[in-house]
Amino acid sequence: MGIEDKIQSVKDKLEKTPVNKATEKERARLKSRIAELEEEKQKKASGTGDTSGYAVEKKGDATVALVGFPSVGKSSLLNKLTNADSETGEYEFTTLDVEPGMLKHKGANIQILDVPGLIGGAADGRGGGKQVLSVVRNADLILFLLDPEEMREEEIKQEVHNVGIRTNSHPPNMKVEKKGRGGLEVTSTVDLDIEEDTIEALLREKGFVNAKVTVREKMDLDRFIDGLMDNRKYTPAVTAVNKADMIEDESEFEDYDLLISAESGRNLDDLKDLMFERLGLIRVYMKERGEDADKDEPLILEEGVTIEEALQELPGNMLDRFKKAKVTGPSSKFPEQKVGLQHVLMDEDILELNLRHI
Ligand SMILES: Nc1nc2c(ncn2[C@@H]2O[C@H](COP(=O)(O)OP(=O)(O)OP(=O)(O)O)[C@@H](O)[C@H]2O)c(=O)[nH]1
Ligand SMILES: [Mg+2]
Repeated sequence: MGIEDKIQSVKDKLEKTPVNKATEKERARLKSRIAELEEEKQKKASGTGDTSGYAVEKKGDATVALVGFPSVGKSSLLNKLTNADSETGEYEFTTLDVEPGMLKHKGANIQILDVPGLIGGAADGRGGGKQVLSVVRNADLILFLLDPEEMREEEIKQEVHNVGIRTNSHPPNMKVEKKGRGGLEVTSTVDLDIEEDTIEALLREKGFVNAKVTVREKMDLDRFIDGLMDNRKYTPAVTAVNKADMIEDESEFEDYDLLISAESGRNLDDLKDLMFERLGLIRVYMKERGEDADKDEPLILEEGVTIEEALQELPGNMLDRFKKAKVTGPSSKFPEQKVGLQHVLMDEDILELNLRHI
């Protein structure tokens, strides 16, 4: 039996198993089995798959993967947002290779990769989807693009989910520590919906004999299994509906992040802002003593960085030369606040460094 058939047969079993307390353990076992088979399948596919033409070098401050079925307007959008000149067409599969483009927004260089139209079963390696999805796995943000006439939202998101990518969520707050002895010990700081029995069964299924598990967040079975798997990737995402110019009743699309039009340019500025925000990028303007801040070429950093981390990224041994810093902006209590290396920077801060000369 091929791996695909194996997965299907476990899925069939899972479907036939009713959902109640008595069957929870069995359902957990089946779900974990599916997760393992999916992982095995991916490993096999990536070992043998031809990845030529898809090895795209990451460039710029961040990378966005444009994901959508054929003809949703990915190439049109890429051309509009970046310097790229990708072929567009009314027929499907116009684009066959990954096409990169660079978007400059708020001083950041954001690489956008238009990946060829995904088709059903892309995660299984059909239609070159396998390689496409490995590009997607490496992206810092996924931009899902949907066609209002044929949304297929669930389907495209399932493809991405199947390769172990979890969008707009963070890794489950749990810890599994292997022990030398003592069996399985499960501690939880919250009320769990999952029975302790089930957790223990899952751990044994994954090969843990002696381990201490601490769960610090209320989570369901699927998320708990994610926490036990090694290959999960947590990526922010934006979901945009394109071809807004063809939509008659816009109220039907209120649940999506944005309605855009690659053709007319509608809401593309909002789209750029939203990508910048979800990527967690911030701008920091450097300032020399007695001069104005340089607002044209901000330092592009990640949300939550300290001055120390920012200096590590800069050339010229700045960290060794650091004496003190003054910050004016969202992160400061008042203008020109003197701060130390552990100060956390925020978007649009103005930073003046006082460095030792060496
Ligand atoms: N009305 C309208 N049509 C659009 C818009 N954006 C793209 N299109 C049209 O949709 C068709 C497909 O666009 P492409 O950009 O080639 O789509 P794609 O997603 O790159 O398609 P593949 O490369 O085949 O995966 C073309 O005929 C475009 O002109 C839009 O905002 N409004
Ligand atoms: Mg295209």
